Amino acid sequence: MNQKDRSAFIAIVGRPNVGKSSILNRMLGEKIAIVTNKPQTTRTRIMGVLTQGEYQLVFTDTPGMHKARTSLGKYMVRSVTESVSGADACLLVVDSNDPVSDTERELIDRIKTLGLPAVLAINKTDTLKEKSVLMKVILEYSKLYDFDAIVPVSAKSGDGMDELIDELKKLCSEGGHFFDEDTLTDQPERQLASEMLREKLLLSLDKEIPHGTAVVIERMKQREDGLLDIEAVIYCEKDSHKGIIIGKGGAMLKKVSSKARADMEHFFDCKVNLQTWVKVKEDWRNRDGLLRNFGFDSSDFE
Ligand SMILES: Nc1nc2c(ncn2[C@@H]2O[C@H](COP(=O)(O)OP(=O)(O)OP(=O)(O)O)[C@@H](O)[C@H]2O)c(=O)[nH]1
Ligand SMILES: [Mg+2]
Repeated sequence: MNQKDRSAFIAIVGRPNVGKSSILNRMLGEKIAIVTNKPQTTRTRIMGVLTQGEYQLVFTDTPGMHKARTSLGKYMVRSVTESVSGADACLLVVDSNDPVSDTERELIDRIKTLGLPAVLAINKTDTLKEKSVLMKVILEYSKLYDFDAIVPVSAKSGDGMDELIDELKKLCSEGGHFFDEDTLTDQPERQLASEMLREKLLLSLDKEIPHGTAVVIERMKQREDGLLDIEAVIYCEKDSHKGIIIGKGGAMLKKVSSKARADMEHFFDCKVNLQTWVKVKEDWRNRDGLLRNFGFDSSDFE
């Protein structure tokens, strides 16, 4: 290891749905975090590593900061605060269309208290009708904190992303890299697969149902001829939800599974045989034992 190599641990924080995971995927050039138009898509910390020459940026994507109502929600919020405390710097992501909210103020207070360097990414600039709005947002945020940089970006078009990466590299310090240069994420393959299926559920289902689903991969094994068998169980909270997830004659489950299978085949670069089942576990979002079984492995749920 070269001690002169530089690195930084960077927590990506912000309100739900502002595009944190989209920005991470864009920076990495690979989709490692699922993205949907529903708030609270990301449920747990996800590490993503970007190595470019002497620089290594170790990101943690976090769940959107929100007022938690369930044990799962509290776990999600705690994973944000823990990520921030463990980081060298923060990347605060905001939506260029939105005024500063209490959530951003709260996050900035935390960053201030810890004395962390921070970069602000003002995302979704592709959706701005009036460019003058951007100046207003920049001004508002620069009054709240002495950000190391404020970068308008669009995760959708890629605008501003190189500049953002350059600004983040400035936060790196010497001491060597922490991961091999080909490391992309710390997520095990089973988690990646379960997230791919959960993304399709979130995208296809409405109202409260998607937030009440969890996916567990029960089996994942590659055959000698390369075919990857994946068995997944989708947990939901009510019998009525189970009916909706399965759909008429199994149509919904078939649609969701085949979309997830396509993503899995792309990511794992092999043919996938995906089998899915739907089971009911009432109120699992408030049952700590179940949360642990579903992979939310915090030692301390409230
Ligand atoms: N137009 C536009 N849409 C974007 C951009 N970045 C993200 N989105 C969309 O915004 C929605 C939310 O994106 P995510 O990346 O899931 O947001 P997030 O902040 O990770 O959300 P949570 O995980 O729920 O906290 C998705 O529909 C994205 O496609 C952007 O630059 N422009
Ligand atoms: Mg996310």
